[in-house]
Amino acid sequence: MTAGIDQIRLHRVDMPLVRPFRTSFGTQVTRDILLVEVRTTDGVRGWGECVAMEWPGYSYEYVDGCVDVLTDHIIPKVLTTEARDDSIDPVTIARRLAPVRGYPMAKTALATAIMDAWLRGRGERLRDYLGAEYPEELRERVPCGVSVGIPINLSISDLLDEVAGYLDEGYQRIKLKIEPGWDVEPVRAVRETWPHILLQTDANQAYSRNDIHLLRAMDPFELLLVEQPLPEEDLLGHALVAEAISTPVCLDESITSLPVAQSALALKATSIINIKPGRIGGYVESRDIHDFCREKGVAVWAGGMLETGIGRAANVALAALPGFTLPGDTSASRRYYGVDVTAPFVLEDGHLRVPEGPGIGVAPIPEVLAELTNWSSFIGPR
Ligand code: SMG
Ligand code: MG
Repeated sequence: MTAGIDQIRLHRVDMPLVRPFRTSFGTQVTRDILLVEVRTTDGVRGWGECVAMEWPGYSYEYVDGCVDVLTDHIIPKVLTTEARDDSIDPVTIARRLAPVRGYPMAKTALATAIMDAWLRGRGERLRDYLGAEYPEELRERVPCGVSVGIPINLSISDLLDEVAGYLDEGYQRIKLKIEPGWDVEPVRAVRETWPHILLQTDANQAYSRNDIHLLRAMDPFELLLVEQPLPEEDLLGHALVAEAISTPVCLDESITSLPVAQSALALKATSIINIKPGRIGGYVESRDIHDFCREKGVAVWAGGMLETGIGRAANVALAALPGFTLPGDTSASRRYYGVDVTAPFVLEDGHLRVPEGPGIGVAPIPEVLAELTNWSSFIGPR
């Protein structure tokens, strides 16, 4: 008899950022994070992180909305009497959650916590579970890039100082956040200062089909890619951009499932894919996009959502799969946080190490979690 789910607890944690993070859709100074803790009937705990932001700026999901939909619709699907007697393997859980439409970030947080507990019960690492088909090709360390926000004061010299600091720390690739009015000049300045670094940009949907000339103006800087220039729904617009510029287009927000990834690639709206489990609806679903892209020879890389060590651990396990051929937004804990909820992830020679323990391999440090938590809620059997 396999263990079922006994209890679920939501923890809302307030994490001050080491510096404000400005993107084309707004500025964050603290991260309002929802962690999901699951306890099985035989006492194993699992953890998952919800990557939604405090307000619906990156996507329509936001933390208050995730708390509501988890509490009223998603969590009840796994706490029924029938579910309690059933297996909690990731495929069964995905099937139980499927009737709730949308809300991939909320679902991923719960599904990951359950998967973590299930894997811990089996003594299996997330990396090995996801990569079971190609065990010899899995990595123990993943190469890391860093995402650099728009300076609050729009100062190019402050930007260069920040980039210099990250390069000194060993980051292997720099990603600059851009928007109309903050694009060609900062990109030129960084490229002229460091002619040989791996450099890419991320617009978070800030441009339109009428702005293709602005995007083309960055072609001379030999960027690895430009991420999500247009609104997420506009696959055709991205195909038009991709045709008009020499920099490869990489979709982030648009890629919400394997069929969408397949459509975007078929339409030539993207030639590289940013994989973020919270946006896609889970780690298994993300692995499936990885597998498809790998078979097609399409490069993928691991996105980030300013995760704590909980989400970061899972992302690093995913990024250990062999198709993740570009450095990800899998930065060290200190890129965002003075104090992480888990033992900090530390950059070693431009890499992060995949945790060795079963499941995601890390858990919150109880005293730190208690100190940072501003709200929690317990949901028992229904
Ligand atoms: O975790 O390093 C990270 C964040 C990387 O830039 C990053 N994420 O669109 O790729 C993206 C953004 C989304 C979050 S912005 C608040
Ligand atoms: Mg992005």
